[in-house]
Amino acid sequence: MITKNRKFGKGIESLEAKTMMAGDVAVSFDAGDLFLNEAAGDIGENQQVQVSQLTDGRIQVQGLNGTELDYVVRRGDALGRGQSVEVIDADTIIISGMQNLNANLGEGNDLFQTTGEKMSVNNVNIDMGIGNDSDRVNLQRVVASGLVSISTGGGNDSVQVASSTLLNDDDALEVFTGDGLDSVNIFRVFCEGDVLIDTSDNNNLNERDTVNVIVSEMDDLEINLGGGNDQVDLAFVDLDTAEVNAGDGDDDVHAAAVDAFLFDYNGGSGFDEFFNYRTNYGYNPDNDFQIDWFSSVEQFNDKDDL
Ligand SMILES: [Ca+2]
Ligand SMILES: [Ca+2]
Ligand SMILES: [Ca+2]
Repeated sequence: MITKNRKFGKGIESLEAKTMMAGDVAVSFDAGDLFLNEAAGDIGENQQVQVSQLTDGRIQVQGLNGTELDYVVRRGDALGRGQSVEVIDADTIIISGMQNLNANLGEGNDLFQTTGEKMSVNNVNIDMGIGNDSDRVNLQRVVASGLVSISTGGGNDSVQVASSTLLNDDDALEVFTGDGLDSVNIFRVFCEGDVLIDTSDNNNLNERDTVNVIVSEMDDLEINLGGGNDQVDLAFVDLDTAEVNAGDGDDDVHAAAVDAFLFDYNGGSGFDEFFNYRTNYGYNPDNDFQIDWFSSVEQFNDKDDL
């Protein structure tokens, strides 16, 4: 009887594992560069991985929901002074001395996230594959001195960057979400430099991308939405220049308490609605405000009315 139950239990377990198709991740570390790639036997599968900084400053890499980690020493990989790798168990590896974080999770519905203590890093490169898959990126509590670059490719993807400080005074953050219905959320991100959000790859006008930038600071913000009936919400954003290229389709823009020296909106074709609540008003009355009226934009409560 007991044996039977055991067999039954094992069968369920393996069925669940098979249904999820969790792919494993190959972890490599070379001279401060952490690489997270699809494991050789799991190309195109669903990898879920999390990177967090521990209280002692070391970096913990964890496979989530069935993803296991393989530590791979490649030809030429070297550990420098203060750099080490410790394999804890099948889904946990702890490293010291990380400088750059590189994740390339390929095809399949993948998840990459950061959590834990504020993580000090130079460059962050997150590539979730180009195919028609559904990827999620959730970066939190990152302090980056270099460029943070996120690319999610085709399919319906979501990207969130929150509670982070980006110190590079040139290009601080770039997000490319490819085609599909994508959402990008920037929340409490403070940048010394510029931010580019590009959801402009679209197969058809039904692809409604959403971009939110809330309670954040940066130099220049460029948002390219491409075709589709897209939506942008900006609230409590302090910046030099905001450039929103909404492309074709019926787009909706809400700008609330956005303080920019120049706010430039290019609506493309289609019937767009631009709702302006106290944007460029109050703090800097000389700030410029440009709306491309050739694209059937309706502007409510604009600067001249205030
Ligand atoms: Ca993917
Ligand atoms: Ca994958
Ligand atoms: Ca996409």
